[in-house]
Amino acid sequence: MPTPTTALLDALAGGAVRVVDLTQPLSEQTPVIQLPEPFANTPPLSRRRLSRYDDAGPAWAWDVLDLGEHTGTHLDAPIHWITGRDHEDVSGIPVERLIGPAVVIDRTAEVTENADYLLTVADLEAFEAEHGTFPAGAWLLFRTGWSARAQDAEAFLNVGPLGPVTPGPDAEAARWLGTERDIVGFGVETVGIDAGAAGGFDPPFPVHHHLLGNGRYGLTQLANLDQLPVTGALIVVAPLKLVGGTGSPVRALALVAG
Ligand code: 23J
Ligand code: MN
Repeated sequence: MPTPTTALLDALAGGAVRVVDLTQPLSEQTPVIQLPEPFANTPPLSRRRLSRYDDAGPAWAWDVLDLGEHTGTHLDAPIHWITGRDHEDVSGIPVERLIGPAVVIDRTAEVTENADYLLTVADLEAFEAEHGTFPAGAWLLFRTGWSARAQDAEAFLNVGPLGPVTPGPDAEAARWLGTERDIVGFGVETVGIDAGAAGGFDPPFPVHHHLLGNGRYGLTQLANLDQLPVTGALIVVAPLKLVGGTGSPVRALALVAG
């Protein structure tokens, strides 16, 4: 009699279920968000060598990282934002919320035409009319094709004369996602869960404001969303169990049938 886990293991071994890596490579070249003056900015990853099979460690290699919590493919914990300050730090997130259904809304065509495309409540309601209500515990993933730019910091951050030009939800869609549905997280291909122009929205950075303020999570800089079905994939998000952490780089994986 197969158990659910042995059935899954058989499906993985036989190729009926595939693992998709939703994570961008993390290196000194990984782009990080650039906030305007006077705000502090996170540095890119840097590493200091401890040993490389040398006098400092003849049989071993190891390094020390200088790594911002919000670097590369990463999770935003509720305490990252002032509205979420009474919710969880990254170590306090119940593990059950880090595994769940992935639902993919694709606006690649629109974003290719218009890099500052904003997702609206009408978009979300039209999506639900076709694919069903976002299930409780779901991670909603915003597919935009932006990951094609992930290895080119200038194209990825896309800063113009008026600031960053990248897609994201508008303020009302952010409120709706944080309050009208039971999704646990919102994931994007861009550097942050808010649109590039969102510093000028009301409230500023509305996805951070409403999602994190309602105890939900953000997930950024995702890869390979084009390999996911619209519904039916399972996502696994694995942040560091960093005590007091406001976020963490993650390995994000999806299990996909076929
Ligand atoms: C701080 C302020 C604004 C933003 C961010 C951080 C992020 O994108 C982040 O990684 O949370 S938009
Ligand atoms: Mn972040």
